[in-house]
Amino acid sequence: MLNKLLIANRGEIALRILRAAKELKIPTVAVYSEADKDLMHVKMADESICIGPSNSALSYMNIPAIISAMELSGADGVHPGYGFLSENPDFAEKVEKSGFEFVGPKASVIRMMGNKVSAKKFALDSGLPIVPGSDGAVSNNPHEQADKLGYPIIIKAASGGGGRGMRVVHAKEDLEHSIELTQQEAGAAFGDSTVYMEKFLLTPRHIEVQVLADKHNNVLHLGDRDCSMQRRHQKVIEEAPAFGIPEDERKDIFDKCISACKELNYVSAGTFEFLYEDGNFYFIEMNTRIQVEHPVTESVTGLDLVKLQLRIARGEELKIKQDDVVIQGHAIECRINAENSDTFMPSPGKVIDYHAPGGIGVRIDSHLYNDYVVPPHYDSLIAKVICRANDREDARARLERALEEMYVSGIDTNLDMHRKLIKDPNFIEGGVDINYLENKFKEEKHV
Ligand code: MV4
Repeated sequence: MLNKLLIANRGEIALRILRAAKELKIPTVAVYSEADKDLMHVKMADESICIGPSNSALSYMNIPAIISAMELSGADGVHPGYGFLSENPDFAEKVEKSGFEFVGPKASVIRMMGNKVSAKKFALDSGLPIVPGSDGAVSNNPHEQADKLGYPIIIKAASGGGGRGMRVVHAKEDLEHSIELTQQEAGAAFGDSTVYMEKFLLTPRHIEVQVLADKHNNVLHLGDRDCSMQRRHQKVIEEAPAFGIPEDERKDIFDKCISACKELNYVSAGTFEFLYEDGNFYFIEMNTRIQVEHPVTESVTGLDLVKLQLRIARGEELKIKQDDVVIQGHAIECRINAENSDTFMPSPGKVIDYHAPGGIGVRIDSHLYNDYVVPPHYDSLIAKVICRANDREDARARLERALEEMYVSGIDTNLDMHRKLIKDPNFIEGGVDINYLENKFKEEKHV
């Protein structure tokens, strides 16, 4: 299995997957849209196939086109990366039924985690702490549930996730109307109007736990990450390990994540997402894909997560045990986007000069090169700058230095924003909550 790997993605993650496959001597097939023929991994892959127009619904999300590309090229496995089809259970199922290997967990697991009501029910049953809430869809008598929880509450779409299909309710008189609105939006957006409710946490941090499991019942946790620095559900800076959380609390949640994986028969890399407030973890979602921020975990564990995903997909048993996983030092990642620094709107176009920083402890995951044209059709992430050092402050200082060194001309980027943020006293102190960045931007606008 995995004699030839199709990479069903683009940009930096497609290149990341290609590099891992090359190290394992697995031949690669790149698929690309009409807007993406000049992508670095398309040139580097053993074979490349155009699967459709720039519109990702007709190319990167086009299940029949990707299955056809697998058949045409003789690929027997597919790595979906993140976004696009990575958490689409119908795609994973189609891949399984075609006799190919999907690099990820079983389609049934993806489907279960895709429904946030069933994911939460699973989490509860397997002993993970969850946010107090409706334990299932909202009932016909939502006031009883909401009054018991106490306001504010949050209404979430069962088929939502990642911040889509949510509404906060601050007062009893808004409850029924808010439920109806969220149901309508969810029905239109996801074809499923089921909603549930939770107590709304006001100032949580976003902490996630990385897990890795093979097909032989071996499950490891690879520690935690803090992804609280975000704007409109787009993460901006991530770090590993999560800062300032007591060891006993961390060990407890890691153990619970491992038990949950065993119960699920989970396979491949996965992430348990939690809100963390006042010393308590609350499960919110599980991501069944490799995540954008996986390099910070790689930097502090020394493990190659994508390579391990491929080995696991091939059926190999993990060679390392939990005791072999040692978190060493601290790593921080900045997401560099091609975007307007005032409006945050995407800023596609031709890169004139690109200079990547280097030196000790610096990792750049990027598909950029001089004269590359960033297309307007996709996510604006152009580079991830990851720095590791022996402690958090040294990693931060190294990142400050690396960001100074980095140079991109021809397109607008958020590099200057990162150069400021990395020196922010509250970031330096560590442990900001999920509201921090948006509040900071709001304050800056008013002065
Ligand atoms: C919450 C919450 C507060 N209380 N649930 C947003 C994305 C989705 N994964 C869940 N989200 C939230 N759920 C309760 N009960 C606040 C958020 C939230 C958030 C969570 C993680 C990272 C960034 C966020 C930004 C805004 C809101």
